Amino acid sequence: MERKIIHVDLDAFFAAVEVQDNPKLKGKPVIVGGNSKRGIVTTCSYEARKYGVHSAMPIFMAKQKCPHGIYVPTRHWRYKEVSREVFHIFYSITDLVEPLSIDEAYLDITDVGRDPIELAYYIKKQVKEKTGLTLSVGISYNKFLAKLASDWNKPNGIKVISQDMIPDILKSLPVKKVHGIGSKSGKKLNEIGIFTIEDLLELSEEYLVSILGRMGIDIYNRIRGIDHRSIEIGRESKSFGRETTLKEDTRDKVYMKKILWEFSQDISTSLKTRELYAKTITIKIKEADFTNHTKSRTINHAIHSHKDIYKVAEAILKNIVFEKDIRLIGLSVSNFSEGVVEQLSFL
Ligand code: TTP
Ligand code: MG
Repeated sequence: MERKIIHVDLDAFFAAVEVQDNPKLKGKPVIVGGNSKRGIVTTCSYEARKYGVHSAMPIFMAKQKCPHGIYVPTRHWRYKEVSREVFHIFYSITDLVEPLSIDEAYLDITDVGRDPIELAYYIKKQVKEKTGLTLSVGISYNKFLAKLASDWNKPNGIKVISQDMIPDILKSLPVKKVHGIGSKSGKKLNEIGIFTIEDLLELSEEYLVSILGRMGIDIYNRIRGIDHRSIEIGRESKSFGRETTLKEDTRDKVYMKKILWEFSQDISTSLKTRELYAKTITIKIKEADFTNHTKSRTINHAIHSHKDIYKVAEAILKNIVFEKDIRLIGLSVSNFSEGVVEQLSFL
C-alpha cells in the first residue's frame, strides 16, 4: 500500500518566535544571532531575506546588506519551549513522528485515517493557535518527496507530490535539491555538466555509483520517486561521531590532528542542529593489527563549538602513546545536555 508521509518545517523558526514574543517586530527584517563570539546569523525573518541575509552569514555582512534590520540575540531555551509545544501537536496525531531538528519532523500518517491535506490544515491551525507560528507542510508517499514538497511554497505553504507527477515535476530542479547530494557532490556533478534532475535522469546507476559512491544508488532511486526509508521514532542517539580509516598506517599526530579538526567541525554542526551540548569526548583508535582502543575525557561544562571539541580531542591525543601504527581514528561525543549549560566555576 502507498504510504502517506508528511514533512513539517516551521517558517524562519527562531526569528518567528522573536516576533511572536515582541509584536513590535512584526513585518520587520529581524535577524537572530550576534550574541555569540562568532557573530553569525542564526536565522532571519523573510523580510530580512529579501535583502540577501541568510543563515550562517557573518553579522557584519548582514549589517552591510540590511543596516536597518533589527538584530536580536538567540534565546535557545525559549525556542526549545516552543518546539516542545509544536511537537506535542504532532504526537497528538500519531506516534510515528521522526524529529529531524528543533523545527522539523516527518510524520507517517498512513494509518491515521484522515485526508492528508485536511490534516495539514489541521496542523497549521493548531500550531497557529497554540504558538502563533506558521509552518510549511509537504505531503507525499516517501520521505524524500515529502521534504522536497515542504520546501516548495515556503513560507506557510502546503504542497502535495503524488506518484503521477514523477519525474516531470522534478526535472527542472537543481541537483542539490536531491537529499544526499551535498555541496561537494553537487560541485562534482556540475563539473561534468550535470546541473538539473533532468540531467541526472540520463545517467545510469553504475555511472552514478562511479562518481558518487554507494550514495549513487539512493540518488538514482530517489529521482525516480523511490525511497523506502521508514520513519525512525525515538532515534535520539546517545552519542555520535565520525571515524575514518587512514590512507596508510601511521603514528603521525600532526596528520591525525588535521582529521580531528575536521571531525570536530562536523560534530559541532550536528550538535548545534540538535540543540545539544556534550560533556564527554572520545577518541577511538584501531591499531594496525585491528585492536581497538578508546580514550575519553569528561569535562565539567557541556560544549558544542568546533574549537572547544577540538581542544579536548587534541588534549586526549597528546596523552596517547602509540606503541603500534594505527589504521583508523574516530572522534565521538556523548553525555548530552540540552540548551545552554552554565559553566561551573572553579573558584
Ligand atoms: P531551518 O528550518 O533551516 O530555518 P528556518 O526555520 O529559520 O527558516 P525556513 O523558513 O527556511 O525553514 O532551521 C530551523 C532553526 O534552526 C532556525 O530558525 C535557526 C536554527 N539554525 C541554526 O541554528 N543554524 C543554521 O545554520 C540553520 C540553517 C538554522
Ligand atoms: Mg524551518
